[in-house]
Amino acid sequence: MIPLTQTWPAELAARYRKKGYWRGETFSVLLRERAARFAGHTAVVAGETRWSYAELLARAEHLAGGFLALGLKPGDRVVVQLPNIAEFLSVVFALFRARLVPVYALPAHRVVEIAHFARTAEARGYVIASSHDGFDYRALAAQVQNEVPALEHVVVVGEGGPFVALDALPAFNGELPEDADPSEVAFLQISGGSTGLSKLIPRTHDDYIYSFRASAEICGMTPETVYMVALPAAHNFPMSSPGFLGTLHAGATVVMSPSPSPEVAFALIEREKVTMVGLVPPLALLWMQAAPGTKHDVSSLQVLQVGGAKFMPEAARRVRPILGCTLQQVFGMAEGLVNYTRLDDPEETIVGTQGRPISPDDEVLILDDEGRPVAEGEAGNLLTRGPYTIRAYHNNDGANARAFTPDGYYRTGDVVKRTAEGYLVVQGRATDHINRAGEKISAEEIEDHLLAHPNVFDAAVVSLPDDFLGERSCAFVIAQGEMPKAAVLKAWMRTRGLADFKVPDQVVFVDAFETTAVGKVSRKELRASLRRRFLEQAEA
Ligand code: OOB
Repeated sequence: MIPLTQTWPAELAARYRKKGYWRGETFSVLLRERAARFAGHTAVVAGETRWSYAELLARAEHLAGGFLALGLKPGDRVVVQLPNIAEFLSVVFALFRARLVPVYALPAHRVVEIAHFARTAEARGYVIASSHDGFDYRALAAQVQNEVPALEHVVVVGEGGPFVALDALPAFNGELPEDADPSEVAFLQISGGSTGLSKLIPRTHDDYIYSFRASAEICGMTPETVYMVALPAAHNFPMSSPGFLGTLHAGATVVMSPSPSPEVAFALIEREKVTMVGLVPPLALLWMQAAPGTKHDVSSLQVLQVGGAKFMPEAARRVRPILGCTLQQVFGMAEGLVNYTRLDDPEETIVGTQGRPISPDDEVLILDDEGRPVAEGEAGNLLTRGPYTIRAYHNNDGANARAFTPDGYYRTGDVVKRTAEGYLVVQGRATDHINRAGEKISAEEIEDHLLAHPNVFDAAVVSLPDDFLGERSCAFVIAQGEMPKAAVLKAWMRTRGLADFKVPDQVVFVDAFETTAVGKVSRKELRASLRRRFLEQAEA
């Protein structure tokens, strides 16, 4: 098995410890300490389930033994694909306790993605819910196991079917392992996949705990905070910015919402007196549309965080008047760096910027395409390094060479400006992925799928501006042989077993792609010119 590592240069690691960012805490110690301090306080609410801190700890420790009794060994990686249910928390803390390494997948992922994660992480376990939103994950697990036989153990929350149910894990009569070293990799997060397939992001106890502890402070979390997970819990944003982990760090209460729709979420806000929630921009728009007519009392809401994609100032400005709460913009990435507007910032900063970094030791560079710093206030490429930004992806030399500079800066691919006060304003990006309502889609990955169709000669996938989604995906396709119908091509994409959000929103057939006199133009230029011509025509 390829070892999991994430290391910072020794001088920097020493500095991060000296400054108190890395405190040698681990996930298991964290939960144990919170359970000691807040034993009877509610840790998590999901549907009719309500667990205190003491109960969450007891469940996590019990399940930790069950996973080991099943045959998983400390160090093994376990793909976790769960919806927003209480067991999300008991399972991941159980894995931490058993020194197993969660690999976080989204409920929307299908066989293509899960098999890729399982293979790349060399996973031996896979935790799913029996079904969710009308989809049977046990059938998916069977498909994945077929492709990746090393994925031996499937554990199901609910009816196990052919697999073992979480409630029926074998009894354990050994000793749970010693606690982890805080500089060890605690879990693998999934990259947005700006080029090709998603990469695995190894995060350590030290670096990740710092990021959500500091986030919880910035967001003023106290044990009285009630934080709702409305986005899929596996996303970095609702997990750690400050997310459910920051909430537990603060000894506060996590409310799992099974859906981010206003109907479901507003009822829960009323019932649980939710004070804080994080959304992507399209959902924030939906909530603002629904709020004036709702029969639910959502006045407990104090902070609405919006992030994952650019929230336009016109929309941002309406949050306080309509929802009666403070907006906080969050510009972050699973690789590390997270920026927040501060709760007491002037309205213009909250509305017009994407915030400033968590840490005084987040180093931010804004460079032109030749790698020179841009003038103050000019737009340029954002690079960053710091106490919770990774230095390398797992086992991917090619991606690492592209994404990191020799002195350890991560090239975010985002184009930003910095204000005199140090706040970042996102202008766009240099890479060719599509940011569809906060879900990042690699153009290259989708083009590869399209090219597998017998009637597709060539394909280029681009983002188009979309009033609701922010961006939608559009595939320009040159057909060969019989011209397929757009709807048929889309339906065929679905059968390939990839997440639904990756199926192009729009398919446009073209006769040819432009080539220069000397030959082919780069894919990047090609995508840009297809997008430009399409938008010009749409305008005319
Ligand atoms: C979050 O994480 P990822 O890894 O899904 O995506 C990161 C990318 C950024 O590089 C940027 O391109 C975009 O998403 N992004 C934003 C943004 N927040 C993220 N673009 C414009 N404005 C924003 N506010 O999306 C993520 C991780 C932690 C917290 C929040 C979001």
